Amino acid sequence: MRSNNVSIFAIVLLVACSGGGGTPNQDPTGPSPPGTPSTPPVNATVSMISDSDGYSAATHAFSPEAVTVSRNGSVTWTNGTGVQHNVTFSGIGAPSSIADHTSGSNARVFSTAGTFNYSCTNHGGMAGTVTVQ
Ligand SMILES: [Cu+2]
Repeated sequence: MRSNNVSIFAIVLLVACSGGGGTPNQDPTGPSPPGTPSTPPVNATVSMISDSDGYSAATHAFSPEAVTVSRNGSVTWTNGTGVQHNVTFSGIGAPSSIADHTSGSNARVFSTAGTFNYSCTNHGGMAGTVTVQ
């Protein structure tokens, strides 16, 4: 039983290194070759919520409070509230914080794996987490 391995360079290398000669062609199920990005980064979006209309006690939050992205993925925070919020990170490897603003969207790229907590320093309890896998 002989197989033609010319079409797959990696298998050609494997066969060449092992001496070849009638070795069965096994389907490689390992990781893809280096230098070939397989999937684009997974990104996420977070909305800033200010429930200040019609309630006696205004509440502010990030929604969702927890998101997960892949390494080199981005998170975009959108503030449509007109209320002044910020995104302040703590911890090594976190991206730069987002300063006070009342509208618009800001994105940060997460290049380090881990769990990053952040909060809006204007509003106690307004906090979230980004998990980078
Ligand atoms: Cu805030």
